[in-house]
This record gives sequence, C-alpha cells and structure tokens, in this order.
Amino acid sequence: MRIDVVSVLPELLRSPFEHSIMKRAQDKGLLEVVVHNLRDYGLGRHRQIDDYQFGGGAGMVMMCEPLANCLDDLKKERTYGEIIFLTPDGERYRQGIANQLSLQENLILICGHYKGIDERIREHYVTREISIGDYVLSGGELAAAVLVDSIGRLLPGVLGDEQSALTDSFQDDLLAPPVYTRPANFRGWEVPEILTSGNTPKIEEWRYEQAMQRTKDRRPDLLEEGEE
Ligand code: 6GU
Repeated sequence: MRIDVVSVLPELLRSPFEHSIMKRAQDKGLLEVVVHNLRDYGLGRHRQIDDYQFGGGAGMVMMCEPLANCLDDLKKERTYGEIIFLTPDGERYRQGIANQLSLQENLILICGHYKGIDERIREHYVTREISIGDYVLSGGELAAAVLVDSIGRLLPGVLGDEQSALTDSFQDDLLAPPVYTRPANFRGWEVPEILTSGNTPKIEEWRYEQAMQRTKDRRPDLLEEGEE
C-alpha cells in the first residue's frame, strides 16, 4: 500500500514512521509513505499557499492552486482509492474506517492548516473527510500520523503474530482484557490464578469475560448496535 501525505509541515511527519512497526512495514515493502511539501507548489517568489478569506474574518485559507497542482501531479502517477481531507468537521475516525482503508492500494491524506482549505478542493478532489476526535489540533499532521499507523498495522504481514491485530481493542468492538507478565508475584500483587493454570479454553473464556466487563464499565457505547 502507498500513502501520499500532503502537508505544509512535512518535518512533523518524518519521525512517526521511522520506528517500530511502521518502520518494519516500510522496510518489508508492505507500506510506502511519501510526504509532499505543499510549499513546493506555492505561488510566486514567496511560494504562497494561503490567503485571506473572501467575505472577511480572521484566519487564512489554503488556496486552490497549490493543492490542485499537487493533487494533479499525484493523480497522474496512480489511481487513488480515496483522497482524504483531515479536518475537525469530518466523520469521526474509528477502527471500522481503518479496516476499510487498509484494503485500498493508494491513498492521499491532505493535512489542513489555518482556517482550512478552499471549499472547491473539498468539492472537486476530496472523496472523504475524517476527524480523529472532538478536539482541535493545530493541523492535520498528527491526525495523518494516526491514520497511517492504524492502517499500516492492519496490512497483511506487518505484524509478526498474525493474530495480534485481530485481538486488539476495538477489533471485535470490545476493549482488550488485562494482561500480565513475570513475575507471578510482584510485591505481593498476584497474577490471576487462571492465567498460570495452563488451561487454555478456560483462559480464553476468562479473557472474553474480562474484555466484556471492561467494555461495559468503560465504553458501554461500543456494545450498542448499529455502529460501524
Ligand atoms: Cl483531522 N484536524 C485538526 N486540525 N483537528 C482535529 C482533527 C483533524 N481531528 C480532531 N481534531
């Protein structure tokens, strides 16, 4: 899978994909992340990318032309399954969307800044708008990092243990059960006995019950029908 990210702050997006699972995914050739500096498409001597908004009001708006030229260049090279604009007024991101997007061959992520982007880009290029939660970030870069990470780890072969993406919190609409490692007794705090019993079916049953209880206590909304 290839993900092209369009940003005015590409430096913000270097480090998140240079470590751990995202690094391995790229080293194995399963994921390619390419960050494009929108400033390279800026207009004039000052490489301008934003301007005052028509009708007045505080805050700059990202102009059509740099974005359109950048997106046209990308679309010349390959076909994109979705062109996603990251914006606080988008659809709220959740695991089901990550699962869907992980099936695409090529994606574009556009990071917004200032007061956002000219509406005409949203109308004529963007196919999907996503927010990562009900709070305001300074720009879409951190949201883009969240999407790349959550999508990248779902690609076949990225996780060592094929099972582990499936047992993540949210993958079955349940939170994850508690986990423990050695020692079995730390400062008198004991690991639940069932986990050291060797009785695998009983352990699986215990984990499911714990996951269900944790979900009821913390996120009852996940147990309600009709979402995905
Ligand atoms: Cl995608 N962008 C910005 N700027 N703020 C956000 C967001 C995105 N999602 C939540 N807050």
